[in-house]
Amino acid sequence: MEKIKKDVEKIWKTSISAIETLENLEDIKKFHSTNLGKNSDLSAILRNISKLTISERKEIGQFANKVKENISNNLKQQEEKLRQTLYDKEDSETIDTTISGYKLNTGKTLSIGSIHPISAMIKLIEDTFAVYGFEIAEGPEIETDWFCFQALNIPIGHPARDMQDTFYIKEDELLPRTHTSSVQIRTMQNNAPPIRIIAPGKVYRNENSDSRHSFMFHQFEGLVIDDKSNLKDLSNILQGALKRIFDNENIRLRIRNSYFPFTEPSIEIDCSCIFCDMKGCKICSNKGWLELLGAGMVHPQVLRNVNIDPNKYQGFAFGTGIERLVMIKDRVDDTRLFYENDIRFLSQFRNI
Ligand code: FA5
Repeated sequence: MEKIKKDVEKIWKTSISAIETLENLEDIKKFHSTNLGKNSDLSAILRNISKLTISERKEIGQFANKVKENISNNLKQQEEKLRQTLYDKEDSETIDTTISGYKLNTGKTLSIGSIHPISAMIKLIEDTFAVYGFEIAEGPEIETDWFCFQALNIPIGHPARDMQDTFYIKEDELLPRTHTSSVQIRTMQNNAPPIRIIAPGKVYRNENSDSRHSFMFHQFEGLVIDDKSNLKDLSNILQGALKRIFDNENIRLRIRNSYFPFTEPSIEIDCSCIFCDMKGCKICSNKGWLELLGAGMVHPQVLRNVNIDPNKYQGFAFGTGIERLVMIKDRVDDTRLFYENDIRFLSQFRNI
């Protein structure tokens, strides 16, 4: 009896010190099966106690079970410790996918790109107008004459077509859209009021390029149709949004009368020329102001064209050149720079 007890104690002692040296989960598993399983020394001892008296068997049995339980608890603790070390290691080894790689066989790091300034501005515009509850709408870049002009109250032969000379694709039927205002029509045709959308995208015009003009550029359209929105709401939203977009106290805005066949009344918003501090320069054509956007209350005829009752609904629309916004926000004095893909220009916009 005493010998058996000593054997169990020996197993206990050696097991506890062995557990501390286990280094991985595989070892834990192995240890469990060799030292606590059916074929373990401990189980063998318990199987061979038949020669002892009942009370001795009981005493040794209880002792051996206690030892087994203690070894098992120690093993669990060690397993827990190893798992924690593994987790900590994983945490400290998190891979940073933003670190640039290396150019093959040179040891030089690859240069990290940046988001194109026009794309960054589109994102800023979308985030800004989301604050005012605007959703994003899309329309095709190749349009029919109806969506680009006629539905917007610009019939064939109307002089306002001259303001947006275009490239026709097929016998005066299809054309690259000259403005994003075509998305107004598509949105109103497919959705009942209330409507509150912005629609950014590319537009095309038959124009000579200069520092402020390009034959392809980006616009974003805004449209609100409900039963009460008015010119004051238009002015508040646009001034608030432009303030957030420019984030520059020194930029002044002015609203003036204008004319668009699809809005009545129509306005335009200009901003103070940041290139010359309003003294007059080549970029602002010596005016001290730069034209930013056109806007106005949606013309009742446009509402009728998309089967919206102008006696029940009203609203406003606006459209601005996205290049123009970047030029002013980031002091870019020539719009052509956006399309030359010159890395020296683009790398100045490290916006990621
Ligand atoms: C329009 O395109 C109207 N669709 C805007 C509008 C929408 C008015 C809704 C009323 C209601 P406009 O042709 O003025 O208007 O162009 C709007 C803006 O686009 C201009 O203020 C300017 O910022 C920009 N823009 C116009 N032409 C060019 C160009 N060739 N290159 C770069 N930006 C341009």
